[in-house]
Parts: sequence; structure tokens; C-alpha cells
Amino acid sequence: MSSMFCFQCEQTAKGEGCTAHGVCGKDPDTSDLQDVLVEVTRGIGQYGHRAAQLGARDPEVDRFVCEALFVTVTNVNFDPDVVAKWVHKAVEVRDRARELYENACRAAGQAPEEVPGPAQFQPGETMDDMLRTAEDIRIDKRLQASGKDIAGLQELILYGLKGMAAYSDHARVLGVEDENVYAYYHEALDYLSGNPQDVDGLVAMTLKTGEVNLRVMELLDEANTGTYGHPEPTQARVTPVKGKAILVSGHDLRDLAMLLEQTEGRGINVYTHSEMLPCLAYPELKKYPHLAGNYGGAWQDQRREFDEFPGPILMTTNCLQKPRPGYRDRIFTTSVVGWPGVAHIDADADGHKDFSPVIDAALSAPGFTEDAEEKTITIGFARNAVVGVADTVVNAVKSGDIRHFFLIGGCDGAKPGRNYYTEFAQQVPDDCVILTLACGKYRFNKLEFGDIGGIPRLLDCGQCNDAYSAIQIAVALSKAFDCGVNDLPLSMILSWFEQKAVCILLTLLHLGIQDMRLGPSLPAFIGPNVLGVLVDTFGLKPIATTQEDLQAILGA
Ligand code: FSO
Ligand code: SF4
Repeated sequence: MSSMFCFQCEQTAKGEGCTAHGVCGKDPDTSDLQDVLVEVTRGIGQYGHRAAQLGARDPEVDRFVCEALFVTVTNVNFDPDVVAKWVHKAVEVRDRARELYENACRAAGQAPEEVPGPAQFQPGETMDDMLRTAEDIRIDKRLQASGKDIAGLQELILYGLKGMAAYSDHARVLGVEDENVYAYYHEALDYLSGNPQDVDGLVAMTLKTGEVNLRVMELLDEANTGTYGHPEPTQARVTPVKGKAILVSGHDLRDLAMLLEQTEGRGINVYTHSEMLPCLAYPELKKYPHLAGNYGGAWQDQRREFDEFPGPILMTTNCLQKPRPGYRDRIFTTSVVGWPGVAHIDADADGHKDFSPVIDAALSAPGFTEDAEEKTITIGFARNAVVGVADTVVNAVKSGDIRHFFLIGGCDGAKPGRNYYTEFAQQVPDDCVILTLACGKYRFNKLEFGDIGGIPRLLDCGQCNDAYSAIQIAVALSKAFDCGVNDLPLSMILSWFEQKAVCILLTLLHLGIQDMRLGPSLPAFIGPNVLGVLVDTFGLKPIATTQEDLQAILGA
């Protein structure tokens, strides 16, 4: 038996599974503890689902499930002590969920059922206890018992839930939640707890996860735009200016907003990094003059970029890599993110965070000693901005000025095969428009693409969290052309890395989107027969070469 098993992300070792140490830097103990946390959380879902069916709900239980799943997303938390604390809390919450269920039974005059499986799982008190129990519940055991098709489909649903949990959590901190969504987490975790073996049932649940995720992305869109306004086309500065500086990475808009408030008038510039770039286009965030611009590129370049940044770094969500000694004492984590020995900033009971340690670190760091040459890129083409000019876009298509749209979106990563996305964007003919979102865009978002009759050829829709925007743009175009999304001159060229990309993919499959191209490699957890179903039913294709794919799409 290996000391860990994880194959939930694209960079998994040998395209099969990390078994000795995570390629991401996750150590075997943390990996096993995360599996234990998921197992206890399944048990919460078992009770939560039964209680919900009897009309009993507990917001604390609902919210905990999302946070616990978020902790186990790739590149989020690497600290075994912290994950062990989450396990302890999960056991308490499971007790609370059991009580909720038993009280609901009593109120309904029913005898509570003895719930089997994860509801009974006892992880023990100490970390050693937990690690011993992990051996019984690890995914490699289920792979051996059920085979890759079945166990892989179960994992596909779980990873979809993990990604969705991240998005639910972002919406929650801005006060936007939906009881039905929380009910689905319980339902799906309860379903997985039964170790389902029926392929048709598993596929149906996979697509249902995509359906519920569409609602989650709608909630997040409502939370972000309702709080910070609709993103608007913006020239975002991508070079630094002279002065003290803080860099904010991850995906959380509220953390950035709180930091901007607390740094107002302190003589500190705040920069976005990676997936925080789209924040520069929200009216209620860009109104702060000290939100100075974006620094650096996608997450996998952070070790060099953070080393060179002359101030502290705040990591609000994934993707975190092992900090180098050069910046270990000036990087801070918050929310569910963690690395052993790295300073962490918690929220108080009202969700407020005191970023004084980050601000103090900025004031004592050198900052940028001079202005760099000004360079900007255009961002902010989320749904409101694009749908607002739909008539112009539709006319450009009807007149033949725009031949085709390519959505080149998804997450970045370290594999050399990801040059495909740069080359693809460069080779897209001049009469085609590129829509993009998520951190994969850093492969090409600083290149010059020009415009077609005033419509920029590169339209940046935002974070991976803004996939809802891209879907709404596609729906608006299909309405304007009075056809289905699959009949639009639109092709999706997707890159995936972790579980948030998985849940977005499930949403696109739920919507019946055909012929998506996915790379740089297919998920290791998808079994051969399941892949066959995805290919036959949805025309899902692995990326080939840029020339082959462009020729297949445009036929020229
Ligand atoms: Fe990227 Fe990381 Fe946003 Fe992911 S920064 S890889 S799919 O967390 O979520 O796109
Ligand atoms: Fe490996 Fe990815 Fe799991 Fe990290 S998250 S251990 S890289 S499969």
C-alpha cells in the first residue's frame, strides 16, 4: 500500500496518481487527512439529506459542508495540523447533523434509522489515529474494489462537488445562498456514501451536479455583481508604479474589498495577481485609486513572481505553491488556505478580517522604487458588457465580418503541452473573436489581437468563477440568432487543472454543449468506458494539434 493516493487534478504524477508525495507539494499526511475530512463530511451529508427530507435544516451544517470540501481542493491547504482540526470540527458537525435528523424523526413520529457507512466512521482523536483510519477509506481501495469506471465516476461527482463548494463559499461570504443548493450537497454526499455501482445512475448524478453548479455560478454572479457592480471594459495596468505594495492572489473579491478599505490613505498600492485580475474591472473595486493594477501572471509562476515582489502577498484561495524562503515571512493566507508556518488571517464572527499584519509588512518592505513603463490590457467583458453590444456583434456576424467565436478558457498549469493554448490563440484567423476566462488566459492575454469594426478580438470575461457570464453570452447570442448554442459559430477550447474546472465542465455537459475540446490531458480518474460515453454522447474531444483542431472546426 502506498502512503497516499490522489488523482484529483491534471498534474497528477505520471497521469495516474500521486502516491508518494503530491506533485502540488501536498505531503502524504495532509492528503490522507483530507480524505478523512471528506469521509466525515459524507457522513454529515447522510444525516443532512435525511433531515432535509423531513424539512429540518441547519445553516451551520450546510455551510460547513462547503467549507470542508473547499479545504480539500487542489492547492488550497497543505497544513496537516489545520486539516486535522477541520476533521475534529467535522465530527462535531456530524453529531449536530445527526441530532438534527433524530429530532426531525421524533417530530414526525418516526424512529430514526441507524445510518450505515461514513456516518459511523470514527477518525479517532490524534493525528496518528486519523492517519490509520485513512488507509481504509482511500480512493485506491475503491479503485481496486469497483474498477476505474465506477470509482472514477464517483470521484467525478465528488470533485464536481468540491469545485462547486468553492463557488458556493465565495457567494456565501457576500450573503448569497440557496437552501436548495445546500440540500443537493447533502443529497449527493448521501448518494456517494452508498457506494453506487450503477453507471446510468452515476452519469445522471454527474449531470445533475452540473445542473446545480449552474445555479451556484448564477448565485456567485449575483453576489459579485450585486455587491461590486457589473464589470465594465477597463484598461488594466499590468506594470508596477513606485511605492509600497501588497499583492493579492486567489479568487475572493470580498477579501480584496476589505483590504482596499483598510489600506485607504495608508500610502500602499494594491495589486491583483492571477485570477484576481478581473477585480480591476468592477466599479466598486476599481473606484479605489490605490488598486494600482495587476502584477505577474498565472498561479504556476508565483514562486518567481512572489520572490521578486517587494511587499507582502495575500493568498485568498487556491492556487498556492510551496513558498520559497525569500518570501515565506511575507506571504499570508486567509479563509480555507494554509501552508505550515505561514501566517494566517482569520475572520471574526461577523466575517470581518483585520489585515493589519499584511499592512504592517507592506509598510516595512521596500515597495517599488520606481515607476515601470506603463502597459495596459483590456479586461471586463463579462456578460453585461458583451450582451450590451450584442446587436453590434450579431450584425458583424451577419455581415461576415466575424466568422467564428472561440472560447479559449480554463485553468493554467505547468505542463509544456499548454503552449497549445498560446499557439491556438495566435493562429485563430483575423476574422474570428476569442472569448476567454480563468487563469489559462495568461498564455495569451498580453498579446495584441486588434479588433473587428471596434469589437476587440480578445474579450476577457473574467475569472473561472465567471463561467456563468460566458454561458450567458452564448445564450444571448443563440437567442439573437434564434438557434441553439450548439448551432452558433462558437467552439470551446478548454484547459482544465483542478476541481473548479471539473464542475464547470459538468455544467457545460448538463447544458448539452457538444464538441468541446479538452486538454492538455484528460482526467486520470475517468475510466475508459466513461470516456467512451463522453465522446459518444457529447463529442468531447482531447485537444490534438492547433492546426488539426482549427482545420476541423473551420474546415479550411
Ligand atoms: Fe486557476 Fe487555480 Fe481559477 Fe483554478 S488559479 S487553476 S480551476 O484555482 O480556479 O482558474
Ligand atoms: Fe497530486 Fe493533484 Fe492530488 Fe496534488 S492535488 S496530490 S498534484 S493529484
